Amino acid sequence: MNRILVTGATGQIGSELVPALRKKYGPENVIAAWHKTQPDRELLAGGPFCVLDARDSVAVEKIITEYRIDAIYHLAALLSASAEKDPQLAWDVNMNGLRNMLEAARKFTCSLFFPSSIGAFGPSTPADNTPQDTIQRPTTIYGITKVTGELLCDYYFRRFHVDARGLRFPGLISYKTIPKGGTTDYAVEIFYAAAKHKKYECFLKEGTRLDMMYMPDAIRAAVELMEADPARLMHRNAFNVAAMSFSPEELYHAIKKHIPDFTMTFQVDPARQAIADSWPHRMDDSAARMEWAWRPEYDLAAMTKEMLEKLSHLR
Ligand code: AKB
Repeated sequence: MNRILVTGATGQIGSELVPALRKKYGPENVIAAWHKTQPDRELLAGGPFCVLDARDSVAVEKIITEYRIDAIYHLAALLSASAEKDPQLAWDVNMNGLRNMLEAARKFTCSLFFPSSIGAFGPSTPADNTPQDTIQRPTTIYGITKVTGELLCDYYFRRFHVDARGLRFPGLISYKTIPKGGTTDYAVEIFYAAAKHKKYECFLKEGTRLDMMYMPDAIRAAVELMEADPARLMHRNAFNVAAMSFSPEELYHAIKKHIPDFTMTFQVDPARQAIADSWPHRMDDSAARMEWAWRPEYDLAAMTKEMLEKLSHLR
C-alpha cells in the first residue's frame, strides 16, 4: 500500500483515520477527500487533500490517476437516521459512490476498504451472538445499501479480483468528531452533555442494547484488516467486529462513577428507536478473531474513563 485515498475524510471515522494513516504511511501518501463538510486545520496542514463527490465517476478516476492511488478507504456515506429521512439521496450517495470506487479500483488495480455496519442486519437476524453468516433482511434504506455494498465488494473480488475488504462496524464513540445522522449517536452526545452540563436527555429508550466500539479500536481494525495476509482471509469482506455492548442506562451508570451528580432523562425519538430495535445486540466476531487476529482493547469502563478525560476541558 503506497498511495491512499480516503473519501469522507471529514466524517466521524475519516477525521481519525486520515491522521492515523498519515502517521503510518507518511503524510504525503494519504490524500484526504471530502465533499460537503469542511475539514479542520489539522487535516489540511497534515497532507494532500481534495474535494471529491464519489458519485462523479470522471472526478474519481481523475483523482486516482493524478495521485497514483493504489488503496482506497471509501467512507463517504449517509448514516442510518439521515438516510431514512431521504432514502433516494441515501441510495445515490451510498450505492453510486461505492460502485464508482469499485470500478476505479478495478481499472487502476487498487485495494478498497468498505465500512459496513450492524445496520446490515434486521429484525429477523438473531440479535444475540449474531453470527458472521446469517439472515440479513434489514428494514432501513441504510441497511439495504450496506448489504448491497457487502455483496458488491464480494462480487468485485470474485469476478475482477479487486482486493475489496470490509468490516461491520458497531456504533462508534469518539471525542474528536461528533457524528451526524446516526442511530448510535446518543453514545457520543451523552459524553459531551455529561462533561458540559452534567445532564442528558436520551433519544433511545431504556434497555436498548447495541454493539459499540471506541474509535481507536475501530481505526486499528480497519488498518489491520487491510494489512492482513490475504491467504488467511476466508471472508475478506463484511467481518463482524465487536468490543462492547450496552444499553443507555448502563452507559449512564458508567459515566456516573466519574461524575456522581450526572442525571439522564428519556425523550424517545420513535424514528431512531425503530431503527435501533431492528439491529442486533451483540455480534459474534470470532471470524475476525480467527482470520486476522482481531482483538478489541477498550471495554465500557476503559472507554468511559478515556472519553471523560479527553473531554475534561469542557467542564
Ligand atoms: C449509525 O448509527 O447509523 C451508525 C452505524 C451503527 O452504522 N453509527
